Amino acid sequence: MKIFKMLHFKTVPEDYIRKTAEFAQVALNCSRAAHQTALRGNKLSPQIAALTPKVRAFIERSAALCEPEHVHVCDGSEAEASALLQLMQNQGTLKPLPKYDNCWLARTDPADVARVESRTFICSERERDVVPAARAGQKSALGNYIAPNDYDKAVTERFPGCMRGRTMYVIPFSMGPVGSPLSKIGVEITDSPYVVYSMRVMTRIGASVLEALRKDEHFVRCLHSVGRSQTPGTAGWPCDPARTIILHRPADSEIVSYGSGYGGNSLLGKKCFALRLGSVLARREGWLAEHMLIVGITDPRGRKRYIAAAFPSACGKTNLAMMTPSLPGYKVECVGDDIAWMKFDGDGVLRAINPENGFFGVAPGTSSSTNPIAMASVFKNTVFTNVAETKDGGVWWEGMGTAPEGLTDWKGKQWDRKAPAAHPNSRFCTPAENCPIIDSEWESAAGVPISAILLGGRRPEGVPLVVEARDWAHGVFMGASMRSEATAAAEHAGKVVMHDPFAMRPFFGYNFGEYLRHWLSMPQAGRQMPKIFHVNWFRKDSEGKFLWPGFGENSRVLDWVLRRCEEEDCHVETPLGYIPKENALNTKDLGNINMKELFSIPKEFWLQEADAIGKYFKEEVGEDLPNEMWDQLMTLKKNVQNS
Ligand code: GTP
Ligand code: SPV
Ligand code: MN
Repeated sequence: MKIFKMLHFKTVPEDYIRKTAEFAQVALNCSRAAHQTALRGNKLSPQIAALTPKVRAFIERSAALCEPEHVHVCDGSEAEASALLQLMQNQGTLKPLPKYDNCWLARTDPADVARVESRTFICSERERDVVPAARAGQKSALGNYIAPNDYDKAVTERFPGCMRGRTMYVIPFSMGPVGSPLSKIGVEITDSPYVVYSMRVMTRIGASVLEALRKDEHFVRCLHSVGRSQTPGTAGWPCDPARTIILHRPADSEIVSYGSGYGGNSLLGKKCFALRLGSVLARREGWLAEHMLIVGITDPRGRKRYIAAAFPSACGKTNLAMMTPSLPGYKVECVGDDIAWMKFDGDGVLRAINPENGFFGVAPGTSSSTNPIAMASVFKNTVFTNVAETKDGGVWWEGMGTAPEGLTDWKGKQWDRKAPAAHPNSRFCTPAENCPIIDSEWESAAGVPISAILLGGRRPEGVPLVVEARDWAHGVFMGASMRSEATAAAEHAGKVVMHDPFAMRPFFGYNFGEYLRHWLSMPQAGRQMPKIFHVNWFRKDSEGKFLWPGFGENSRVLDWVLRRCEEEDCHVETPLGYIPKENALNTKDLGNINMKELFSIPKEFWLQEADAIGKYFKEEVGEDLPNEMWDQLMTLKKNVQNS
C-alpha cells in the first residue's frame, strides 16, 4: 500500500520535493557497483540540475518502487547512443549488421512479438468513462476497463524490486517538435536499453526536453519494465510474457507497462501516449489524436494538398505515406506514417502534426517495387527487429525477392523454409530524417493543412475501391463502421474480418460513443471541413487475387480525391456515397483492370453488412451511440434496399 501511495499521490508535499531533490542528487550520482561505463553511475550533473521537482519526484518514487542498481538520466547525446549500443551487444540484445551503415538486429523472445491487446487496460473511476453502455460489466471489444483498485494491485504485484541489479533509464521525450504548441512531453522510465535506443529514434529525447519542462512542468509519467525473465534461454531478451500488462490512467497522465519490450507495448510515446492518453486530451482540449498517416501531394499543375489517412495496423499507412506515384507529374511527400494530432486553427483550417520522429514500420512486404522510399530509408541508423539475417550481415524478409542461401531466421536458427524467415510483425525502426521524401513542413510547429481524410481497411469482398462521404456526419459513420481483416500487428489469430472503427479500436482512451460525439462536434461556423473518403486497396476476385494493383497505383485514387477537393464534377451518387464517374478515375496505361467488379456494390452483401454494423452498434455501444449514427445506418439500409 505504501508503494502504491508513492506512485500515485497527486499533490507532492513541499518537504517531500526537497527531500526527493536531495535524494535524487545522491541517487543519480552514485553507483553502487564498482565497474563503470558511460551509462553507469550517472555522471551527468547538468542533467540532474535541469530536472524539475516533478521529474525528480517521479524518478524518486519509481526508484523506490523498482529498486534499480543505477539511475541514468538520458541526455540524447551520441556518446550515450554508443554506450547503449555497446551495452546491448555485450548483453546479447543487439548484433551489428555490417552490410549497412550503423544498422542493428534484435531478436525478441518468441513470446514477445506484437501488441498485447488482451492485457492492455484503461483505468478510470467509472467504467462508463472507458466502456460504452452496452458492455458495462462485460468484456468490450472497444476498450478494456480496469478499476483503480485492480490497477494498483497489478502494479504492486509486479513492480516492487523489478529492476534490482539493473539500470533504470529516465527518458525525457517530446511528442512533436520540442516547443511546438501542439507538442506534449513525457518522461519514460524503463529498464530496457533497447527501449531507450528506440525512443531516441521514435521521439525527440534528452536535454532540450528537460529545458522545455522548465517552462511548463506538465508531463506524462510513463513507467516501463521488461520484468524479470521467467523463460530460460532468453537472456538477450528479458520479458515476462505471462504477466505482461499495459495500464493507462488518463486522469493522472500516467502509463505503466510491465513484461514486454516490444513496439507499442514498451515505446510508450507511441500508442499509449499519442493515441490512448492523446485521445482523452484531444477530447478535453477540442482536437483529434488519430491513428493516421499524413502526406503532402502535389498535382501536375503544382497544387499541393495534404491528406491524413486512417488504416488499421499493417494495412498500408507506411506504404501510402511514402508512395512513389505511378501517375506522371504527381509528387508525394511524407509528414508521418502512423499518428496524426490535428487541431482547427484560428482560420478554421484543420492542421496536423506528426508527433513522432521516426518510423516503426512493418518489414515484410516492403521492397523496391512496393515501397522504394522505405527501402532507401532503412539501411542506415536503423534497428531491425525479428527479421531474417543474411550470411553477409544483411537483412531479408518475405516479399523482398528471392531468399538468399544460408538465411538465419528471426528465431536465430538456420532457416528451414517451413515457416516465414521473418516474423510477420517484424519491423524497422528508422529516423524520419532518413526518408528522402520527408516533407519540408514535417516539423512545422503550426502543422500542415488537411484537405481530406481517408479511411480504409482490408476488405476482400464487397467494398469498392473508393467512396466519398456525402458530408461530415456520413464520413463519421463510415469511420464508425470500418472493418478490416486481422493482421499480425496484434495477437489475433487468422484472417477474420473485425470491426475497427477509425482504425482506433485498440487505441481508444475513452468511451467510443463519446469519441463519435466528439467527431460529430467538429463542424463549426467558420471551419473548412475536410472531405472524407473510404478506400479499399484489398478487394479480391473470385480466385483470391487482388483486383487492384495498389501501392504506387493508388496515386490514381489520390488524383480523384484531389480533384474532388477542387470540387470537380467527376463523381456519381451510389447507395454508399459518391464514386468516380465512368472514366473519371485515371486508368491510363494500367492494363486490364476489372473496374466493374472493383466498384460493384453487391446488394445482398451490403444488406448483410448493414445488419452487422447495426448488431455491432447495438451490442458494443448501445445507448452511448449518437443518434446520428442510427440515422446514417437507416439511410444506408434504405439506399441499398432501393438499389
Ligand atoms: P502499422 O505500422 O502497424 O500501423 O501499419 P501500417 O498501416 O503502416 O502498415 P504498412 O504500410 O506497413 O502495410 C503493411 C502491409 O500492407 C504490407 O504487407 C504491404 O505489402 C501491404 N500493403 C500496403 N499497401 C498496399 C496496397 O496498396 N495493396 C496491397 N495489396 N497491399 C498493400
Ligand atoms: C501498430 O500496431 O499499429 C503499430 C505498431 O504501429 S506498434 O507500435 O507496435 O503498436
Ligand atoms: Mn500503427
